[in-house]
Amino acid sequence: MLVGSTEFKEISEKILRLKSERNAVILAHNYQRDEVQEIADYTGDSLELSRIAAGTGYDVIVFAGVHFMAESASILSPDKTVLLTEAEAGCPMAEMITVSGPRFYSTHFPGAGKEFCYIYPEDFSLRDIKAKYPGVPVVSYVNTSAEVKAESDICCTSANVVKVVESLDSRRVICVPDKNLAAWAAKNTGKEIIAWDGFCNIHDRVSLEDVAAARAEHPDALLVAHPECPMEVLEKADFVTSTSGMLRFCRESDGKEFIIGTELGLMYRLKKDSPDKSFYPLRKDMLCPNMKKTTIKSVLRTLEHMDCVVKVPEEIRIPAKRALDRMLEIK
Ligand code: CIZ
Ligand code: SF4
Repeated sequence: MLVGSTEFKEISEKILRLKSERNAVILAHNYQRDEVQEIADYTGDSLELSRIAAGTGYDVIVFAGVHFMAESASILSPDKTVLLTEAEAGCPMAEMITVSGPRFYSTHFPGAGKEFCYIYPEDFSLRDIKAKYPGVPVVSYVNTSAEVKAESDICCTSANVVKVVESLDSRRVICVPDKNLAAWAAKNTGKEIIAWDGFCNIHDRVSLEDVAAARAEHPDALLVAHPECPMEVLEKADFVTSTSGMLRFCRESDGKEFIIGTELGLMYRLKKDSPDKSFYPLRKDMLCPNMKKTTIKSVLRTLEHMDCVVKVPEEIRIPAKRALDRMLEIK
């Protein structure tokens, strides 16, 4: 739906009315549709949004994102009602690792080109890999279920993975679930990384050919890539960071043109933040179908029906929060 259209304005008015009746705050992840970002009170990455919401006095958090993000909000705000705008919006990468059950799917990962980056395709679950490496600390990316976080020593984001891994008093570290983020940690720390073989198929599809084509088309642009992209792409990037890191980098950089290697939803905010700069997608098909499930109508429906409640049970929430808190202690 076109932002500013009559329909958009009508739905927005209903949302604003219901939002104040319910004392709700609307959070939209940086990958959400333009219309959803426009109606949100806050846009950002998953952790930044959950932290903002925890620090406010709202009773209800409407999270426009995917399931693990609403879980993070519930972990940090146990007394607030957390609603996910689309019940079926999950993150396939987060589902590639479970605590003890079968995985969503499995692929062979040859090792990210690093002899110290191993993968065991026969492993079934997080508990299997922990049993194989007793005492080795587990770092779980925020893109994991609350159960996986609860079984981890510490969490990380795509912005702080290197610092988190370096902070651990162990030569070997288990990194789940993203093989590309793990390879990035292996390259940038002195640690031996035991990686899981998960991946985001939106970022993992980017290739060196895409980099060459984008560079040829925009020779003066800086290439900014998300660490969920494959290592050979990251090696060619001018800067590697999370979505929030990209927003900051592009705002503060003297550069005027940027090739953006992440989900296309970020383009809206990049252009809004820096209207005098130009942004080009690294690939034109970097669209996450789960992120795009939410529309402005989903936000309205959520506020009307107060459906899709996400509540992490206390026995999982407390250890999961411990893993998140340990990460937040690292400056
Ligand atoms: O944690 C997030 O919000 C994700 C999935 C991406 C990012 O880099 O912000
Ligand atoms: Fe998951 Fe990738 Fe979609 Fe992010 S873009 S929610 S990592 S599938």
